[in-house]
Amino acid sequence: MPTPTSFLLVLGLAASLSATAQQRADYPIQAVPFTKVTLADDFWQPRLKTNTDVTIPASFQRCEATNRVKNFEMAAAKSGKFATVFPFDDTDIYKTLEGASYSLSLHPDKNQEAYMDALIAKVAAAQEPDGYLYTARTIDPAHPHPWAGPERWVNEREMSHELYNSGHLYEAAVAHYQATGKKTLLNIALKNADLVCSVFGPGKRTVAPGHEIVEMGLVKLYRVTGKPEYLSTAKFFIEARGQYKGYDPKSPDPFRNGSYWQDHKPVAAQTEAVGHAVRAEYLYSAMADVAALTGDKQLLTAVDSIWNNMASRKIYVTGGTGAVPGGERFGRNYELPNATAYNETCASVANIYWNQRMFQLHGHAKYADLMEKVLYNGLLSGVGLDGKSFFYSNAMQIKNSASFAQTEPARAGWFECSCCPTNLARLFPALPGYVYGQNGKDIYVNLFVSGSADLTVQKKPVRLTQANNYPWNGDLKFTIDQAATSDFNLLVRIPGWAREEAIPSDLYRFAQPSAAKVTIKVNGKPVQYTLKNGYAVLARKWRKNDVVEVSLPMETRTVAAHPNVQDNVGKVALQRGPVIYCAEWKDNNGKATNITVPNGTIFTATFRPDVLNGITALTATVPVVQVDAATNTISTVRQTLTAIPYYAWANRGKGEMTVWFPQRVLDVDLVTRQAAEAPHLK
Ligand code: FUB
Ligand code: ZN
Repeated sequence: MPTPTSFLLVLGLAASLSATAQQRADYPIQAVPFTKVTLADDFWQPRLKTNTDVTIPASFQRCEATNRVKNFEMAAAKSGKFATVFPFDDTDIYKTLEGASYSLSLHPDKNQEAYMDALIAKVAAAQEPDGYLYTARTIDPAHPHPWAGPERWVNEREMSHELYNSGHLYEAAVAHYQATGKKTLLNIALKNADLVCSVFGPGKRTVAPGHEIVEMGLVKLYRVTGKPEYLSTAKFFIEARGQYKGYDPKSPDPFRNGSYWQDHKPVAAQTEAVGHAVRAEYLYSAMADVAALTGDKQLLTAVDSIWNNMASRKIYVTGGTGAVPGGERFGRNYELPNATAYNETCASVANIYWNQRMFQLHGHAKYADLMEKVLYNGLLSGVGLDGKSFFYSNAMQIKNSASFAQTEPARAGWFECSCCPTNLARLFPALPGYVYGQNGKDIYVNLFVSGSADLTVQKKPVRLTQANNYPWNGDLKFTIDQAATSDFNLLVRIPGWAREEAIPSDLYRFAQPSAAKVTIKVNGKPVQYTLKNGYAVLARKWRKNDVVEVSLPMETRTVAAHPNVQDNVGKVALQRGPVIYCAEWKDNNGKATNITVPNGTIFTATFRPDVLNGITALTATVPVVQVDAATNTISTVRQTLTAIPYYAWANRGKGEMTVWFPQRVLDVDLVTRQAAEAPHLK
């Protein structure tokens, strides 16, 4: 497989690099690429295998069955009628190609590769001679999709998604090139990017892209080719925000004041996470990229402030973001209602990208803490155990049929707007690339995933192996395997949850303190360590087969929300390690929203290999409200509460679910019952 450097030479671009690009600034911490990390993990490996064996083939098959592929065929033939609903439906093919590429590098599969080659040929055939690629117009330019506008780019600021399609194309192309060494998709992407850079820029056309991601995609192309225009155009798009004069900045309507598109102010002046959550988090990821690559301090300050706002005011305890269904957007500060929580799965994908970049900028464990929270909870709930059913929105609470209309009670195989399934298809196989980071002699361990990483430290190969049973068990074992003695610093993240920090802000806190401590041993002997930015720093001359054991206290904890989160006043959530729990109807006599968890409740954690593909379940005896309609009485009885990991809910049929539990009975809701559930009242 060619390295990016050899590819530069292949393209003959090296000579055109400016001195600045050659000595370019970058993230101080580099991710250890997914190609250098091999997983052997009981939790993630089966999930990645399901993604490879089920999710990706199902996505390709659904792209075929729903005419997404046909759109490309018709664009190549310049005849027919756009055969799907949204102008961004092309991206489901790009995202699946991206996931399949990552997956190929882990599990070579000749048949899959041949199918991808044929699909890429269809994409190439649909590209116009100057590089434009957008089937919603090319099929019949005289009658483009209504969102596309009569001419290229004229509706880009709002809904055409022309640059969004390009961004996903670029991301897929880079993954495909890195995984296979082939340039077929990359060449399509570069031709399109050259067109984009020739159309947009200072003195040319200006737009704040209507749905961000082209900025991240351009940065990836810049990394692969070194071509400065890709980076400068990404920066140009970011800086184009807040320049449009047609909004009413005072309007409370986010669609009229520009905040839905993060276009209400120049990004350097933005301090809050606002608007459509997926758009926003792709923008914030790109801001981090461009800040790292250009050293732009204003961008850095802005993205830091926005991250602080998100982490301290606008994220659910599961890591879900984008609370408000109307506009799929961030709400006001502390607006985190349970009954209507939206939490689009794509927003969780985007939040992982964003936190990874923030970690690479700052080397602080709080970003990896959030990444872990999203990964094991609000993101993972997006896919069913079958690998082919998905949540678009991720509910926090399902209460009888009344709320079924507001939040999704069950996963579906595909959606008319099917952004989430294909976003998951590309995120999971890239997971090995999120486990480690490196800055010279500093090796960061962010995720506790068994397997090995092949690193190069001071020009010497180092293999680091993790063996653990995470997230169920907090005992972590790392083995250092290398030929010669080598001094480097192993920085093991000590998760916030093991340091009395439910989240790196005051948005959530553990309701009761714990005295349990983290311990670390090297070759069986306890060691003292310094904690720096949330990492235990283990600095020494390592020898072959040195073993580091880190023991994280895996206790069941109750979590309380900031009192400004109105919906959670007097309630607690349950957390064990990184995993947030919920109660589901199936384990709790058909209901979940009648359960209380008083102070002092004692939980038992039991690994259940037979349940939901193997989970640690929590049980406790708690007061549960019971209604006897026949005698018109209400009582509180003691019952066993069984809680399961939130990610695993809705795999056994539809019914009640809750993440937050009242500690005491303060009210009994008699008004939201549905007649269908109270037949005696009919
Ligand atoms: O607009 C493209 C995608 O469709 C967005 O990212 C999702 O939120 C959905 O609206
Ligand atoms: Zn989505």
